[in-house]
Amino acid sequence: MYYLGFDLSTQQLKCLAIDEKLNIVCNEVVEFEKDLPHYHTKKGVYSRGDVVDCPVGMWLEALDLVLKKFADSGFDMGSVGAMSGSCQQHGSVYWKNGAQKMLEMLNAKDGDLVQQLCPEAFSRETAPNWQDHSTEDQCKKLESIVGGPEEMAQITGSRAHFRFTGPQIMKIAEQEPAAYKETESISLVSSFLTSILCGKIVPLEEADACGMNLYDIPARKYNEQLTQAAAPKYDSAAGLLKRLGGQVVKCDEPASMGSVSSYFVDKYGFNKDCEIFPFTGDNLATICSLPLEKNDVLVSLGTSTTVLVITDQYHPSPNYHLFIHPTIPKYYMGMICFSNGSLAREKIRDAINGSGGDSGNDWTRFNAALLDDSLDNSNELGVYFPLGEIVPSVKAVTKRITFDENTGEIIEYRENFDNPKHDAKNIVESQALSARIRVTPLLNGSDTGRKFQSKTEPDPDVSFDYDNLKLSDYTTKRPNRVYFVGGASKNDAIVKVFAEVMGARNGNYRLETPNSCALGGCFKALWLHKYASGNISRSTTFDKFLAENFPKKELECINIAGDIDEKWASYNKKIAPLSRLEATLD
Ligand code: XUL
Repeated sequence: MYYLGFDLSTQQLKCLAIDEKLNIVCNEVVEFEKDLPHYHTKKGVYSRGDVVDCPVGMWLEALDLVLKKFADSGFDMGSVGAMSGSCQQHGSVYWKNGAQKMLEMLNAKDGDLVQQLCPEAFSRETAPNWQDHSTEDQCKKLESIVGGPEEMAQITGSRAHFRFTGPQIMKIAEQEPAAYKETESISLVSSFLTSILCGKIVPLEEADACGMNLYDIPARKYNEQLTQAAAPKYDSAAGLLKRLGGQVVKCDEPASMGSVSSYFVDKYGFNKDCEIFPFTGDNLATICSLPLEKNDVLVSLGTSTTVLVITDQYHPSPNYHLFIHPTIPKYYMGMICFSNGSLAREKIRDAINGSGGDSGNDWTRFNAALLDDSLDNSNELGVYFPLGEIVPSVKAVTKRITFDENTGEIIEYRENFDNPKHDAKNIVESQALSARIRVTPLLNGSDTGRKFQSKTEPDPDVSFDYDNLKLSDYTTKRPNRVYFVGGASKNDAIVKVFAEVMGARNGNYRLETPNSCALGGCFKALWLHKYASGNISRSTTFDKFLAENFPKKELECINIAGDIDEKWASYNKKIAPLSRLEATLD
């Protein structure tokens, strides 16, 4: 039997199939700009100033196209046992009155999905995209209703964000009352795709619903104050809730959303019993693509740096996001997005390589500086933010200091260090230290590391963002394992320093992840199919199942030479100075 996983991202729709042994057996993709040029999207979206959205019809065409590619490849569609997947987060699809009926009536003989559903099934032709920036007013109103950003984060796991679905729905209800009034249901992109495959409108999936600023995570239901505020005057909280399908599909009550619609059975040869399990958001599916445990951290070293952490600590902050874990009960996924990543490192690399040379994109000198033990930067720190930073929330700035290693006090602000090689060490260290500091409140305590904290040593409070914790929190809590993904994870020197600063207790791993979101969907489909049908025991939870069955060859264990405990502890003395340095930023 096979299991399909979809990934509907901004620029493409991918579909993967795995077998029972979790091996990928088929892989097809539809690229929106290239394969569906008649929608005239740029990188999958329409941008008009602050407004960024995606044509829903394009997604429907992409679904037919990707399944056609699958069938044409000779893949045995009849042997697919279940499907699941992931989609770009926060986007919302507006189904028009009568859409449910139209979905039920879908018929392979009546043409493709787009012909049967567009435009009649939708009250808006487009769905807001996560890059949209047009909801500042709505965000302010929603935060003021609950008391501010900290209160909003406490309730919904995140402060109000432009891209989040609650502010987006609120804006549409305010600015397009006619469209809102004729809307029968509102889906997230994930529940939209689930609905199309099932041939009926299904409710939202709980983990992805945490990206709305409407869902009360501690209470595990929509927040009344927020739904009331997001609903237009001419409607009510109950009216909005009804459009959202009532309550969400809870992550700890795994259930099939139904079997595949007869449209797909007749058109592509699926078995009519093929089950559809709830799709989730793409970041949430990423953590389902790996055998991750509590306190594991995934660091994505791309243009920006994204850190995902598996936690049982509900410690929200306006600076990051918490979502309910899509597959492990009582767990959350923390997501911390730093805007400055590889771009900032590249600037330092270029300064080291010098102008006019032929070194171009060569990292040799940067890496040599990074690994040069004779280059002493033990009393130096720098923040390198060529772009405004999200965490901490500050404007673009570069600042260098030296500090007193005994007191942690700043000694002097420096225009430059002795030479740009120091910047190579300092930028990677400070990026990694910032990640380490921000994951700390989400990690469980442990005694590891206490040996580096003598009893007589002072334990001052240190402030970062909205947190005021004891220094000993930062010098005792450590991740279990750290997984590195993304472009710069191929750079051994950068990964080595990141790993030393983060200080994972049980190893560092690197992996290629071109398929992670779709793969997470495949794994979820496989596990849920067996779990829901009783083919595996109730005690075989998703994490246990993946830990036992994950193809280990996919993971490269990174060996860090030397004593990682000691290396990790050597960065403790940079924590208080970094807090002081960040306090000087606007
Ligand atoms: C997450 C976010 C993006 C999209 C990308 O909050 O906005 O990562 O999910 O598809």
